[in-house]
Amino acid sequence: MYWQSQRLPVQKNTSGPFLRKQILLWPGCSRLPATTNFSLDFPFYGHSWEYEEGRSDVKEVCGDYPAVLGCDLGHIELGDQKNLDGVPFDVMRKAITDHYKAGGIVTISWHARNPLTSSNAWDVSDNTVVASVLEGGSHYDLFQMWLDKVAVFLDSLRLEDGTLIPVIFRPWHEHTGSWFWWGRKLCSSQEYIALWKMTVDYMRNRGLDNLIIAYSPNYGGLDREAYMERYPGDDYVDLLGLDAYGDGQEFLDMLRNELSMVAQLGKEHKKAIALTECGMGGLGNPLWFTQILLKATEGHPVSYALVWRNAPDYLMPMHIFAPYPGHASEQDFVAFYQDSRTLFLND
Ligand code: BMA
Repeated sequence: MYWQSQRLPVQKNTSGPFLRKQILLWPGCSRLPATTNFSLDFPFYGHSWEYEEGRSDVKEVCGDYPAVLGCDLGHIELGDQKNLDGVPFDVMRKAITDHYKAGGIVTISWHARNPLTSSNAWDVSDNTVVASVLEGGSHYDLFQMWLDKVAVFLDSLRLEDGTLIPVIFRPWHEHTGSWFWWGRKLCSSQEYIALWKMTVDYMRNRGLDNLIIAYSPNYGGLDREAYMERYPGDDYVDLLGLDAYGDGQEFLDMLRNELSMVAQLGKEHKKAIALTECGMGGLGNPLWFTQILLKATEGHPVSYALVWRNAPDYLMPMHIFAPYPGHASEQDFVAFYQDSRTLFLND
């Protein structure tokens, strides 16, 4: 229902509902799914389980699956069989296909390792990494191989008849912060934009016309200028996003302001907008979904909201962003689910 065209049409209903799946509005469809990322990885594991067919913490709380499935390709560049969170890529491929066939939306990020130091994406010890992977750089050839591995996976996301499955591809996220090797203090605007264009061009040159490209600066003190500082251009972006984690009145006020700025930019650039990542780490506020997330998005044409993953507690204690049975936010999440502004997979 959502993917008739590979380019995202402009949102028609600017005050429309928020998707229950991860959340929200789509062109041609008045409501879009809101999901929780667990969505990042929601079908793979939850607070107390891993790899049990059909399970999902969200489903066990509200009776439906998130509409948006988020996956991450970190470690695909190494040729590994599993991603950085232990999800086998063949399991991921099947979940993406099943989710799309069930009418859901898929978004893919890539916490690529640091190609220069061989450490992880969060290694910010060297500010020449981006320069090193650009044309003429010492790690250009290696990085082309990394891009090839991503392209091969994206190209494998197909229906039985060979049709490519549309996915929201969200490279080089949160670049307004400086915690990834592609972050603000780690490269110049020119280098960041060159990295972005090289990545998108690579995928397009491989015939991947199924990608909706999402730009997702991190929230916090962003004005128009800061948001757009490293914007690679309308030809290289389909969706304007924002990643925002937090709780409380101050967070809510600032997020509303920034979403309103992104909504305005979306209108001007004719792009859909989304909360490409969001959540409250640990979910300590049992009313977070109705009092923060719903309120933050109210009145803004947010096409979806993706909350991060519920890691198994025995692996990462309280690394949760969505409720699970027995969690204090259960009741609030059911109210969020029932709210007419949200959509889940079966809506
Ligand atoms: C982070 C955490 C990490 C994880 C990464 C990629 O925010 O959840 O544990 O490896 O995202 O999913």
